[in-house]
Amino acid sequence: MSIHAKGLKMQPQVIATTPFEGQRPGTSGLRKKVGAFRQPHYLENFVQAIFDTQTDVAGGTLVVGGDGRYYNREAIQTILRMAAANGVKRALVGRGGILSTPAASCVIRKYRTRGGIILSASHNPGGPDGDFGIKFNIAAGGPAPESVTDAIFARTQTIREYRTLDCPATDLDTLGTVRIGDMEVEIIDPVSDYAELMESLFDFNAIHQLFNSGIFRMRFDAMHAVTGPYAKEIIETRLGAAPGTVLNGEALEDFGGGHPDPNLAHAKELVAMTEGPDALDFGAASDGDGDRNMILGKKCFVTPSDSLAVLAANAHLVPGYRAGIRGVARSMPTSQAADRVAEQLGVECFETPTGWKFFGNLLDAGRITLCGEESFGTGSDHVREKDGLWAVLFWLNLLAVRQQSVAEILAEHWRRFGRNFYTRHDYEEVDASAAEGLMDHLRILLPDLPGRRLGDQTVSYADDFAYTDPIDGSRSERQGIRIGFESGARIVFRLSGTGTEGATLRIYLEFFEPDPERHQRDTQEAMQPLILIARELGQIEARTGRSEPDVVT
Ligand code: VG1
Ligand code: CO
Repeated sequence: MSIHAKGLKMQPQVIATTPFEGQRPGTSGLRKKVGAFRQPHYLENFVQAIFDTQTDVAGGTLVVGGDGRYYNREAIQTILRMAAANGVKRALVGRGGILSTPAASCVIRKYRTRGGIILSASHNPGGPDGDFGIKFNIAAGGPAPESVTDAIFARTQTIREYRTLDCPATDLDTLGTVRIGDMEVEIIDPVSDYAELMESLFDFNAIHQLFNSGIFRMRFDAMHAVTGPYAKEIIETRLGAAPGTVLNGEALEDFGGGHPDPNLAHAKELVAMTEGPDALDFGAASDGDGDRNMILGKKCFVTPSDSLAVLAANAHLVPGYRAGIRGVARSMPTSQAADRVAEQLGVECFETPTGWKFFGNLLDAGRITLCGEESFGTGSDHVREKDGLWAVLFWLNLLAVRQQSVAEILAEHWRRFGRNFYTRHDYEEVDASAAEGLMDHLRILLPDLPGRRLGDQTVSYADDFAYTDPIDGSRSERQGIRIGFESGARIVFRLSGTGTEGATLRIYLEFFEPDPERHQRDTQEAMQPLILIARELGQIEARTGRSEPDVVT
């Protein structure tokens, strides 16, 4: 029975509060330790700042869901009470409080809602001592642009009160509609809308046949995170892969104590299964909130930058993209492999700052169809978030159509376009002022670098990347230091905007190799000269006390 029917007419309560420091959203929403979010009024202040600045959300429908990490359920109860008190008419909530980030984007768009609140700290660890996060997505389905996050942040600095209802917790586990005050809450199946969208884009019959061929073995590692239920439904149930194809498919509040980041360092088990005499033909993984992907073939790792380029070059083989692609975009630190494909296809290619929010306008304007980031993110105009399972299905569709292995597809791609060798080195939890000092030091060097010889390379340009959005003209500055060489090689230095402890320094390295004879070289070995240039130029060891990176991908 609904609360309303019980006759408990609830009056909104206005609670006095004071601002918290540091509620500025980073690369993808506000991310902090769970302990920070649990402080009285902390989450409430941020949520009220959303309602105060995004005034059209009241009176409409709001999507709410998260990656199921620790504190997800509590946060959803808080948000639902506040949404009702702030005049939201209807909330769509994934059962159990679950919605992967791409599924949330799908639901926001499909039901023409006013936006959504997504609870996730993505690839960051969870649990009582782990991380939590919250972000607002706009009606187009994508992460709020900087103008919106700036407004929300400004509001958090002046906030004095928030509105909520005093009412019992909503049952999140039963499908159907209930009421909180004047707001309808509809608990929806978190998987079905998304699964239907995937079926509309990919050739499920062809993938099913590949699974049934008896010569193809794969595993998908859900890393005990949100994609478990999605992958089981799509890969095992709808596509008929053998039960057990999805590994770690049980979504856990602390991701089983792991780091739900699908890369060579954190998905070691899966990587090992694609090596050795009994190697799988295909391995894939996704992150905490389901928007990242890692693609592995037999004894073969596809860098996310290459993945974007391969998908772009082969998109016409997949039903959803049969008509071809309109353009591609990649984040600045992503390798230039996709640029070469765009050039051959004769379509536009854009270079944006890091973070999916910068792709939104290009997608909305129909200027691009595919986009991607080096950080294991790939996506298209089907939603407005990067999409882990989508990328996996795209690859499976290609394997089914081309009847080749991942390694063969990659080798052929490199023969046709040349290879952009690529690696990223992360130095994590570095002292924040040391990291800032390192970036400042590089900024000072920039004007003198062009023309200078570093190792066996000559600098052709050096700048702090700034971006003017081609659609709305908005400007984003200080987006990472780029050093380009005459050979086409690049080094990029950036500080992470998603970490919650100290600073994380990311160094992105790339060089172009046209010669197929040299395409099979070991990446780290091939990149050694550039790595040395980067370390020396950034005075990494002297400034951070680290002689080696923590994570190499
Ligand atoms: C990282 C990645 C970036 C990605 C962001 C969110 O940001 O580098 O490419 O968009 O995470 O991804 P940063 O600022 O730490 O480098 V997710 O899957 O955490 O929402
Ligand atoms: Co993510």
